[in-house]
Amino acid sequence: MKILDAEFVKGFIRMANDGWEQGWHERNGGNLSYRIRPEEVESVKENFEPRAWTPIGTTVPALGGEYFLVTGSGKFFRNCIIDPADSMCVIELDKAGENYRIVWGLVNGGRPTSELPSHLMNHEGKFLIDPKYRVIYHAHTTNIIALTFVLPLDDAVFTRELWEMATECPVVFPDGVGVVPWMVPGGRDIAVATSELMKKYDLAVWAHHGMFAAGENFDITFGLMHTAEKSAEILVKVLSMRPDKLQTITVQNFRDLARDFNVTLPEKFLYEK
Ligand code: 2HA
Ligand code: ZN
Repeated sequence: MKILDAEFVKGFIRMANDGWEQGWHERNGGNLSYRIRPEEVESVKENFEPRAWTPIGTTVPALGGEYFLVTGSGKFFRNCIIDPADSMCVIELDKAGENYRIVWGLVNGGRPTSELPSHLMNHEGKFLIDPKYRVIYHAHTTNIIALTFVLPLDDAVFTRELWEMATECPVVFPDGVGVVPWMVPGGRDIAVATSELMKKYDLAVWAHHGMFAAGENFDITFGLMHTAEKSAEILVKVLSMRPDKLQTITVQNFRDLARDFNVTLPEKFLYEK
C-alpha cells in the first residue's frame, strides 16, 4: 500500500491540520508522534528506505524495535496536509532503544522533531502503564500558556481551575493535569520531568510554552488537548471580566459528578478554598 493511503497516516495528517486550524502551531511550533501498530508497519513496509542510525539523545529500552510516525524538526504543521513527505517521517528504533533511523519521509532532508526525547520518554512511560497509548501531542495552546503567567505552577491549582471552568473536564481528565516549570525545551531534562508527570496524568503543561497530551488514538488525544485548552480559554475570559468568581462548581458538585459519571477524582484536587 502507498503509505499516504494508510488510515493511520491520514489520521495523523488530519490531526496535525486540526491543530493548525485551532491556532496552536505558529511557524514550526508543536510536534506529534504516533507509535505504529505492527500490522500497520507491515502494510506500508514496501515504502521504507532506511537511512543511517542516529542517537536519540536518551534511552527508551521498552520501545526497542518500535516504529513511530513523527513530525519533522523545523517543519510547519500547516504544510503537513499539502506535503506530508516533506513534513514528517517514519522512524524505527534499534533494539536497545538508543538510536533511531528514518525509514520514510523528510524527502528534502531534516530530522525528526526537536522534542523527540520528550515524545519517546512519554511514549515509554505510557506504554509501560498501558500499551494502548499510542499518541503523544505537543501544542502551543494560547490560553493555557497565558494562565502559566498568572496561576501558581502547581498541579493541584491547574487541575482544579480547569475542572471548574467546564463541567466535562473532570470526566475527560479525571486524573488531573501536571505542570512543568519553565525549562529549556528539546533536551533530556525536560523530557525526564515531563515523562515523570505523564506517569500520573495524560496532560502536562509546560510553563510559558504549551502542553503535552497522551492518548490511545488521534481523536482521544486531540480531544483532550482541545478540552483543556477550551477550559483555559473560559478561565482567561472570566479573569478578564473580574478577578474573582461569583459562583462556581463546588467540591460537593464534583463529588456528585464523580458518582454519577463513575469516575474517581483524587482528593488532592478537592481541597476547600
Ligand atoms: O518547534 O514546539 O518545543 C517545535 C516546538 C519545540
Ligand atoms: Zn513547543
